Amino acid sequence: MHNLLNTNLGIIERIRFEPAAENLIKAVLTHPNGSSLEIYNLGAHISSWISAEHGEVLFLSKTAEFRVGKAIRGGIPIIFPQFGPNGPLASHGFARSMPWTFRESRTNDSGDLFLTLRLESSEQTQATWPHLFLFDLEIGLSKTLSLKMRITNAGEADLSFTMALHSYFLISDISMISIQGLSPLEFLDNLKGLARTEDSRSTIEINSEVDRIYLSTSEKSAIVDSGLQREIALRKNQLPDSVLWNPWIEKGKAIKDLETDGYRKFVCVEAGAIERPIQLRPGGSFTAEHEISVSSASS
Ligand code: TA6
Repeated sequence: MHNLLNTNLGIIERIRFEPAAENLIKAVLTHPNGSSLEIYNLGAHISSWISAEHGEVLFLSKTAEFRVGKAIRGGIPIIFPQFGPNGPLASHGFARSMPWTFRESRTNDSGDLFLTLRLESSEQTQATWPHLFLFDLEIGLSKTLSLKMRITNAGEADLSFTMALHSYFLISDISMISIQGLSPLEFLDNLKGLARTEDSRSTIEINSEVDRIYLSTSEKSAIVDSGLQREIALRKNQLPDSVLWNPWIEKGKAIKDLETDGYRKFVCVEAGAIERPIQLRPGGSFTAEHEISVSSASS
């Protein structure tokens, strides 16, 4: 299968497809600027983004599992059509644990690379979510990493869903980072039954379990890592909410596919549409974008 993909979508020295564990397929994108991306067909999951100047940007658990039916622990899981456990589906929905189809590849004069994947409703998805839909995701590698999404209601009935990009960012240590751009906005605290809460601090340091859904946040937020002397800047549109999550020690130990002390090495800052589900009439589409960039940051 990967040979056919290399014939149809491969770009010499830029985009190639490799067989991966459990009959999965991994796309490897290599930009002329020296940066690279790895994307699995499972969940359209970006498992690695290596910036030429700043190294690996995403956390991937050393004990992550790679098989259909299980989300890869780390990278950027695509959460759809249900964020969290409250609803008719398994927590965080099915998109992140199903195989997507590689559809298109392209490059531009700057050597930037783009790969599009699609998840389409099927008997399997309709068994738990009786709707017809198309989810197209274009992943772009330039100086930044971009994700452009289009979700289309392909059925005759209205469609309603919540979603998020559940990004795990690699950090030097949880004690060495601060989060900017979320506080002091209102959030739903998942540690207090989703109670509406505020945190008066303008930037957030993490020294215990945190699981917050910030509501109607601005387009921009950032993770400043004084250990790695870098800043990961996040920009989003049409994704009004931001989730901040770190499981800390006890919850971290309880996550079977999270490596020992893995909680120290990542923070999740997730762009999503959670508080207000997206509603689509028949034939309607929802588009959203998320862009991630990395730069040097003096401590
Ligand atoms: O996005 C935060 C969260 O909803 C947490 O409550 C925690 O459950 C996390 O997602 C991980 O969920 P997962 O199903 O990937 O183990």
